[in-house]
Amino acid sequence: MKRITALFLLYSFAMGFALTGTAVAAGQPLIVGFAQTGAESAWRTANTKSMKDEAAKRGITLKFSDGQGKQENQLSAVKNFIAQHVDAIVIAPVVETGWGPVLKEARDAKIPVIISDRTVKVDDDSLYACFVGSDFKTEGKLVADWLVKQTGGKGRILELQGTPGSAPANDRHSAFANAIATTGLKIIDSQSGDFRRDNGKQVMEAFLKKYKKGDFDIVYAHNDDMALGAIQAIEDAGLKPGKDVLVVSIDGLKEAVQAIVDGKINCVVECNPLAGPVVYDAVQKVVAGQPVPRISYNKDELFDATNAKAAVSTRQY
Ligand code: GZL
Repeated sequence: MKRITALFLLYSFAMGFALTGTAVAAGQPLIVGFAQTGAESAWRTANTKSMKDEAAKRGITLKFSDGQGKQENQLSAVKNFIAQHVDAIVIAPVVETGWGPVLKEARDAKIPVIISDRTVKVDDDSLYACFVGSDFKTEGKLVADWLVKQTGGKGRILELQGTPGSAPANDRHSAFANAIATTGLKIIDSQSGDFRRDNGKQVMEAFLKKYKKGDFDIVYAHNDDMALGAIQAIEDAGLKPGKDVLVVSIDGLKEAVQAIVDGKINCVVECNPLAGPVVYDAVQKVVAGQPVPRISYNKDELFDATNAKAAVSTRQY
């Protein structure tokens, strides 16, 4: 009898291995290590909640690490996940570069890596299985195209950039700049607010010391948190955001869409943070050895005075 039981156990383990392509024992919950960027914005809070809630819903054991905005924290978290022999690793990389060595360690350990939210720059595609997130270049271009239409292609822009070296900051700047290059829209100054609301307010306060009303026409913020901070500074300076100065932004927070309804923000392009379902779909396929698209982009909408009122009640973050 013992011999049959042993054989059965061996068989079910082998089947489990065969089905998932890795050593995920049959019937055992998937163990996923998630190296999150940090907690810098309302977008990030919604992203973390989505990743945790969806893991719980799917019975996935999630090992979560908050990188606190520092790549070294994320790198050590990934090394820990490798040492713990997790079944898969998800990274939301704070910056684009510096990921090659740790991704090589994961590959050598035969642990698949899914890049979520922000992209990485590596010279070897085999270092990660796929990217799941938003197309920041499209976001930057959509904002620019809206401004061209709204202003007839004329205006002086103050830019509040995201985290230096991050894919969203790099791409939202470059695509925006390219899209206005042949127009009369000009970026006259640019500072990083690190995607943080308090920094967005401080950067705008500094701009308002350097430029008076009539010296600039538009504020382009790489995310809603910085735009909402900037609005406070603009109002504190006695100006009307959305009227004396156009404010355009990216993310699609409920608070920002409401600010459009209130006439304080003029345009917001969505960047959906509710990534849990699409990320774990990719993880489960990769672990099972099934093919996944190299890049999966979310569908992102644009909100302005024409559609914000109808949309605000449905915003989920
Ligand atoms: C974009 C994400 C950015 C958001 C910010 O996918 O990485 O980081 O736009 C967040 O709000 O802080």
